[in-house]
Amino acid sequence: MTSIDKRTRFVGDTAPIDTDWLFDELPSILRDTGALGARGVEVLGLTTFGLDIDGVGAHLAVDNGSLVVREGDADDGPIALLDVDALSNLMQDLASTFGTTLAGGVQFRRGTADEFIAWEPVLRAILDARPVYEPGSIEFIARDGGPLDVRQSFRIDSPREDVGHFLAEAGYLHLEGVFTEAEMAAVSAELSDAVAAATLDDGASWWARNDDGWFASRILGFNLKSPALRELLDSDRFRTIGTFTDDEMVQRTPHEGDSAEGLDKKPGVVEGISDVSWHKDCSLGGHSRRCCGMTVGISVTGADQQSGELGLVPGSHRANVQQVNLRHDLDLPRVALPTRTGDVTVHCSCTLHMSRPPASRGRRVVYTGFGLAARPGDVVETLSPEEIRRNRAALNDQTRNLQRRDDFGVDVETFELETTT
Ligand SMILES: O=C(O)CCC(=O)C(=O)O
Ligand SMILES: [Fe+2]
Ligand SMILES: [Zn+2]
Repeated sequence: MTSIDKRTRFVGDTAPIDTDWLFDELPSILRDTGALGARGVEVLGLTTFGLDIDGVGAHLAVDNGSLVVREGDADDGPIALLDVDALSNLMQDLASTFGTTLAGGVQFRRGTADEFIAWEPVLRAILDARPVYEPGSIEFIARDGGPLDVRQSFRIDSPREDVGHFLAEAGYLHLEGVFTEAEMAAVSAELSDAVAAATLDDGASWWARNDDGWFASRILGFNLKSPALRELLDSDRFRTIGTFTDDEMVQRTPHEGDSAEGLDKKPGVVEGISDVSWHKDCSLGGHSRRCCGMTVGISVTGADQQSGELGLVPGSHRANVQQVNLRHDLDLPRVALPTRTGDVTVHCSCTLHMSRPPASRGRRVVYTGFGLAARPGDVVETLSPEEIRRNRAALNDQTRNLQRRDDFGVDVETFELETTT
């Protein structure tokens, strides 16, 4: 069975918790997973993890080879000020440390956002029994049992088993020539119209600024604005992407709600959200209920180092590492993924990736995707289309706030990638 399904929790299995949980329930969880947590603390070189929940202090610390929870403050390590809802969301993987930070839901009595986020893999180790990644622990194995070359390209009609195996091992795909130049020109013309119609406060776009001023860098719900795109998303060529592994995948519907975004990327961005530094698409939280979905990028124009192509860390979808920014000691490969017009890229929601800032030319890409089908036991909540749009649009301002912080993204890799041109 070839699978990218890594789910360990069910959708809708949460109930609000409060500070009593830290002292009544967490100790028994730590009796099972505290050793995994302690190993993670050692691998990552951490100290203690402090919480101040509306005035109630607690911290995680290693004691005798196991992570334990204690009342009050420790002498070192970050102390995060959270309200009880944020604690509840963090401990049940409804929000990650990064998601909480991005939403402005945490202040620090001591330490930095980077120190808080560095604990994410340890939290998931203790709460989901998922070992923290250790250098050398991920291998890339080909179907014949030999080593797998993590730089490969396929076509939409390549043997399904080969493509699915590569996706499961490496966490990404490069599919060449899925769409024609003419098909991409039609989508591009409709993206031009959508960009021209966008306004700064329409709640339907993300914005960035370069020397020429502010521009709409991303059109939300672009599927609703582009008949040419909808036709391609309805094609057998496109649907094939959901069939490479043995997982049951569900395509984001082209016809209702926001299911595709159109990106218009330009060089020289100095503010706002256009180029995206190293991250997993599950970085805001919810890995244990959703990973791995597949994010699919349609190269409306080609992409290379001059126009800012995608970079990926093969194998990272199998690694419990921090979900934003790369530690310098991460030993997994980093691969640049140049594409031609009409190519398609696929990455798992758990694969670390980034988009290199364009150097001299812009590029255009459409992102959409597939999710894992719900299982018996998943109680799927349905947000209204308006709410989904509002939440997505809010990331525009949240990202600008993050860019103004001086305690995030320090001494880590953000956009570093091999030279390709
Ligand atoms: O700019 C790109 O091509 C990548 C965008 C991305 O990774 C994201 O929006 O999550
Ligand atoms: Fe992404
Ligand atoms: Zn994930």
